[in-house]
Amino acid sequence: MTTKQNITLIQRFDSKDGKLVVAHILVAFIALLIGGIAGLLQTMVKSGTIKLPYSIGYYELLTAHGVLMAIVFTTYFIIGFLYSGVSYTLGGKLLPVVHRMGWTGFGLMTAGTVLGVAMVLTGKASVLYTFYAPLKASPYFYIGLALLVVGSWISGWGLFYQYKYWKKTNPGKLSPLFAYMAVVTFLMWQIATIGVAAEVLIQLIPWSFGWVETINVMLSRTLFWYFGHPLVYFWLMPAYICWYVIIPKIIGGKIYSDALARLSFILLLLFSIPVGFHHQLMEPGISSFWKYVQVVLTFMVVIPSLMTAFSLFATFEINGRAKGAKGLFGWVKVLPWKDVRFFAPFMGMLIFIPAGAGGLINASNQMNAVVHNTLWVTGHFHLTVATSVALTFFGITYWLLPVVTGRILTLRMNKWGIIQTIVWCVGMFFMSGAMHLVGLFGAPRRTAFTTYENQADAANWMPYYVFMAIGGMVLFIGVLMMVVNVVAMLRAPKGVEAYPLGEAMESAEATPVYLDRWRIWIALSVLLILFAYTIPLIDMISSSVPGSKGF
Ligand code: HAS
Ligand code: HEM
Ligand code: CU
Repeated sequence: MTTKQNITLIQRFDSKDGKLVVAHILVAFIALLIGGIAGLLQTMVKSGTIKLPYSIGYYELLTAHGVLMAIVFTTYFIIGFLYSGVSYTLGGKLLPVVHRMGWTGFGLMTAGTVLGVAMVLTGKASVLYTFYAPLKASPYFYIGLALLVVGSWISGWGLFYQYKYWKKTNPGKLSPLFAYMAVVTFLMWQIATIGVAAEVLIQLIPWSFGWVETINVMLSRTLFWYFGHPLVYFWLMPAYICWYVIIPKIIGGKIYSDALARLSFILLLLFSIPVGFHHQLMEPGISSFWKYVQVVLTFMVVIPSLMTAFSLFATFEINGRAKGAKGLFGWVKVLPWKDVRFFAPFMGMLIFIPAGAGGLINASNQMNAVVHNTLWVTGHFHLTVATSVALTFFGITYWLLPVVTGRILTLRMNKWGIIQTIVWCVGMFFMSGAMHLVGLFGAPRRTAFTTYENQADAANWMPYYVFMAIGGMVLFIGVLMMVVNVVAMLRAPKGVEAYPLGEAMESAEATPVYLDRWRIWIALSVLLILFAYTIPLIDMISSSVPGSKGF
């Protein structure tokens, strides 16, 4: 991918920072592998193909899967990826103190992960990745979670510090788009994780140690979803960074608009958080007025995604026209289909169209009554996080590992990557498709194999479960292929690959300076949160409903 002449022009990636990035990416893929085994077993149990040996519980497995995939795989990958871009674009090297903060964050997160996962695998924390009260886990599971969150904070603060230092030493300059987006992502994470930190520290840990007898379930679920919805955008925003900043470079085009990209991230910061109630539409104890308010805000947070779709189409089309493409869809032909660094994220984008449409269905109160707690929802998020986001992360890995380790992506790995992407899409078509359909017939999520005492309805679900299991097997092959490819990349021939950073079509002056006024955006974000949550929270805290014991 690199010619001899331009090798000397390439800014090499700092090798010390490279190690930090690789450490994060490796943990992410170990989590993917173990989580993938759990996922495969789940589909086989549900379809009645196997019974779990050694008295392993279904919920033990499902908790391991949810935690390893949705929390460990994503968070480690995101921090590794964002650190790489910040190191590269803000000075070419992390400041020594930031480098140390990165490793400290990594250490704390890893201690927390090992502790938490050990509790899950020994059956002491079968509470699912949402750890809803009154399901009660060993206190060490919650302590593990707390360590993971605090570790991610330290990594985030390191990122902020590098950004601040760069701004100070480059007065009046527009910050690099990648770094700007990384800062917004971590600002959002910082504000959102306060909710889960409060839940874990004030409610769950004292209750699970037995220092207090009961827990306010409504409050704990609300604090969870105050965090849980922005959590899904914390996964999505790094994928968007790839779509906005990296993909234009890989296809040989330009970023359509730097200002639009920044604005969409600011909107994500503002509207990601005050929307948690769309996960609680079917719950009692929240007045319909506040549910309505948060659903309106949910539809607001769709706007930056639509802006993203618009901007991507514009990038693709302008690039196509520049290369002589004609007609309405001529631009499709000139895209680099044989380059996995493009192909994998592109399939992620394509699948995000039905995935997002499903989200809009979920968010509509009446339709939520039909799909809530059914496998439809599981189908929804295997398209969003497990395909759009996961395929984008895989696509990133194909250039990130070579860049940070000073190696090259060989043609063979590229080809394996293309096949791996296709395998993933086929597997997900079966698994998520069957989940969506059977969910509409009412099949519940989060259940092991059961015939519901031979109810006719439940018998009709069985064929879909079999398709889910077939999809699960194909997907598991996809997991194995990806892991093999990661190992191969770490042993690839030495060489120099460029960090694929796109450039904007307009000059830096086209980006309004107010987008850099952090105080305004943070203040607005806090105001929106206070508006959406203050009164419902006061109601819950002062509620006369007695607290619950643990189960
Ligand atoms: Fe969701 C439940 C609503 C997006 C993840 N969601 C979940 C859960 C997860 C999750 C994990 O309102 C389950 C949690 C649990 O365990 O209970 N979701 C939405 C809405 C959106 C949305 C309105 N979700 C996501 C994303 C996720 C994610 C992103 C992870 C990454 N979701 C819900 C609701 C529930 C829910 C309810 C609760 C359900 C229940 O009852 O429990 C929106 O943000 C979606 C907006 C997206 C779009 C698509 C834009 C398209 C783009 C691609 C362009 C393509 C191109 C290529 C350019 C409008 C940007 C084209 C090329 C060609 C050649 C055509
Ligand atoms: C749940 C299979 C990959 C995130 C499930 C369930 C199945 C499954 C069958 C539902 C179980 C139930 O509700 O009873 C698989 C397979 C995969 C895979 C076979 C690939 C080999 C992923 C990935 C992610 C992910 C890559 C995220 C990055 C989740 C989450 C849940 C889940 C968050 C919900 C857990 C819960 O309800 O507590 N998976 N999955 N999965 N999966 Fe996956
Ligand atoms: Cu949500």
